Amino acid sequence: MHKPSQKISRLVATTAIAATVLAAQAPNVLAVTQPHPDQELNQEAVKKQLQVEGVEQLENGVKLNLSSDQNAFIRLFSEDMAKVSIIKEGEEEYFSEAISKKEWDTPSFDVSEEKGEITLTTDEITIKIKKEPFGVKFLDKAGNVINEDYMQNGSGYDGEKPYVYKKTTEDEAFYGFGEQSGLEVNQRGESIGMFNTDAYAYGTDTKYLYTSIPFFIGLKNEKAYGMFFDNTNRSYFEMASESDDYYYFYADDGTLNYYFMYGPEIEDVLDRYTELTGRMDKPAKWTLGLHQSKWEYSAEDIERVAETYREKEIPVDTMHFDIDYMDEYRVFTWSDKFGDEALHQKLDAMNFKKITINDPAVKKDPGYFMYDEGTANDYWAKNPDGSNFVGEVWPGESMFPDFSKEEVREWWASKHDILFDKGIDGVWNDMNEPAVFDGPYHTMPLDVTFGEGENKRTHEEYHNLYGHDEAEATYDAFEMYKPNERPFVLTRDMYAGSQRYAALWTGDNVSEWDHLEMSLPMNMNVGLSGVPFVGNDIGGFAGRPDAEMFARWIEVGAFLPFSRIHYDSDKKAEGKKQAQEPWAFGQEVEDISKKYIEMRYKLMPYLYNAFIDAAEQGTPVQQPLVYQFQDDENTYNVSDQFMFGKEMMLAPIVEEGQTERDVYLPEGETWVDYWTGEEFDGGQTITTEAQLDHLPIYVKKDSMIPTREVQQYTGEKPLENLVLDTYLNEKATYSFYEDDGATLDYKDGEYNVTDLEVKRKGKHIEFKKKEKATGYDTDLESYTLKLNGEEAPKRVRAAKAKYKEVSSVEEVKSTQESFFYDNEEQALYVNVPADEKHKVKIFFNGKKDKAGKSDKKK
Ligand code: MIG
Repeated sequence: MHKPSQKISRLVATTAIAATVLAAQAPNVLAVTQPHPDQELNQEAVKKQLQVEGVEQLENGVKLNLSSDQNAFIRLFSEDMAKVSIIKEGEEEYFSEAISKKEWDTPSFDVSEEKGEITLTTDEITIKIKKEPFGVKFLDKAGNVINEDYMQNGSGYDGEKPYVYKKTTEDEAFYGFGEQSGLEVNQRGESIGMFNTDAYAYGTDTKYLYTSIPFFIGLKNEKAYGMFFDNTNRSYFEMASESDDYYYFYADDGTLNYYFMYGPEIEDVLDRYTELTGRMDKPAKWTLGLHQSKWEYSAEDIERVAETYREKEIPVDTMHFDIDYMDEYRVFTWSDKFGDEALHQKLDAMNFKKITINDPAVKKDPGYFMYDEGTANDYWAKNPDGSNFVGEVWPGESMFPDFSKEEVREWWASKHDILFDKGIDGVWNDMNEPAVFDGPYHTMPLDVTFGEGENKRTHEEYHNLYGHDEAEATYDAFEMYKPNERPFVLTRDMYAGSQRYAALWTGDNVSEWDHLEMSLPMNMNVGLSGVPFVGNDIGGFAGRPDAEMFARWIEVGAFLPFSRIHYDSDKKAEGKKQAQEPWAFGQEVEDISKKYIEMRYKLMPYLYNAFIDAAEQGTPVQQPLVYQFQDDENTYNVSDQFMFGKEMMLAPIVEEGQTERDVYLPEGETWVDYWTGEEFDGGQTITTEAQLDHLPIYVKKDSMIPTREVQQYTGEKPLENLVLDTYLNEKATYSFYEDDGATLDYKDGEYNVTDLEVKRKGKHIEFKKKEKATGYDTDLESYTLKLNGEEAPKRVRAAKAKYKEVSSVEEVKSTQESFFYDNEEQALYVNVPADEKHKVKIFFNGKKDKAGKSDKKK
């Protein structure tokens, strides 16, 4: 059960700390301001209720004539998704840039009307529309109410402000809303605002962050639904913050339209939501490696840091180039030092990938090609009087490309050859709120305009889309210049649907413990908002961590979907010369960093497969426990543990000085301590010790985790031997996807899917595999089945072939049809050739039937 009172007191405490920290460490804090205070709804206005005066059946739903010259459209997009719009007479139904799928096959449905109620029924849901007053109720097949309007206020417009009130009960939990501050994953009780903001050194209670995703998931009675309020204006969500009986959401302007999608599983909701707004592409494998970055690395620093990684054999894939690589902050230029071919050749020779930052603002500088071309072609955002808007950012007075125009996006995309020709592999979009130093509220005035004619929009309406459209333009650059490569765009700002183009990092966090703690619920909610590829600056951006904090942070950071160490310039860190590379905190922390970074690289096949699920179904990579265990209410408020993919649960230490913590083990699984092999029943809280080098990890019993040898960078070595790290009770399965991890050839069928299964059959264990897709020319020669916690076998064979016993792990990995029993580890390794046609059977001495055995801790 969620207790808002606790949350409030905690927030008060952390706010005080954050304020001291900022004063002490970050003197250049930019004031985080909003154009105006939160606009509240007029309570009298929202009590006026709409009445249905006429009903008209549509091809995919109904149109209702409402009082006060408004119409409601309720359209069925699928059996389990409906769009509700209320629009003023003469206005059109609205779709923002978030929507990637507009054409849906209408599901079969019935419409009936009786006793003042109109009913729409599909195979999955029933929608009941009350006529007087107008109100909408969604029910499941069995007649359970999943979501309904709060009839005292209902929905409609307060002047220009569209609003919707919904009924709730105390036990309803809320997730999603994109990037949110705070230490709790469950957003019940929160007042949420959405207006993309450059929130340098934000705190645990900062309301407006960089990204706006007006989507959330409601969960009640173990049933989940999704709600997407597609409105790009500044919007507000009062999630039972005022009363336990209702929640409501509204915007400063724009139309009232929302999509309701029924689960009952959270997984189903996300699948449908990402069908509507799009999914991330299959990522290039290198993007899943470690990234290293700092604001104000010199060209020499970049080279030295890259070399040090290789010397110390700490795996890493990518170096980032922050704004200093440009010629006086002119976008799409190189300074002499950073543009030096020798630097690029060195990095390339060390097999580094390279990412450059890019800002939207173009220096107002006649003679500079970007300025000249943009001005000649009328590409800039405009003041209300039609003149070009000029604002200060890093290059000084600057122009802002109007990314709402397709020709501007194309032009922007076309400039990326300047980056790509130096071998740049990925592009990082910063400042795309857009941030304007001398803007009235750190962005442009709300009456600046974008687009022309029919497509003209004010900044007020367009603000939350600026980053989205810049990300699209950047993404298009890859299609233009690297047509068969998987794009990588990293962005600070998003709107719903931006996952189609970019990964997200959560901006300028702070080297403070509560930021480490906050990163978990923040990422989990981003993941539940359709954006699986998310990460936070490891070690914190603003300020500097101490050794302990960095160690704990890298333990989490090595398991972030997007894993990047990045930190603020020394100027801002006021005298603190502490660097933030893994070796900057002494040997102990270097060893800890290496251990966990190596683990990430070892888990690369598993991580890559988690991303394949993300690309195919919108599955988050870093999942809150509730995502997989929504039948266990004890998971609803767990904010400091997460599932890393399907099988592994992490319970990191996120508090200073702690060397033990409680861990909740969800019901319905047996959990294996990854380090000791000790087993625990689910449905209990245990206490575990965790010295500085120890990250508590639990693996599901009956799971199989594909791993490989550590590489210094992804792609260093072909994947010839896949190690299946298996925790077997009765049966473990894994559907293993493989492709080249770099190109779009998978779209032509160049991928493999192999179903792997290990099963206990009385006294023996059987391993089999089935090839589901075989379009990719794999390097895989063998699988090493690693069975944890088993006894020494008597023999291993496949049909008539007898597998031979060898004497080390190394030997078994390189010898086909072999096995090795590691006494100390109590693990059995079996090498199965990739082309093994038969079941592999492992026989034991037969003293003990292990099926059903249990030495679990209760
Ligand atoms: O006004 O490019 O969030 O990651 O290092 C600061 C310099 C601009 C903010 C980004 C940060 C980046 C920094 N940028």
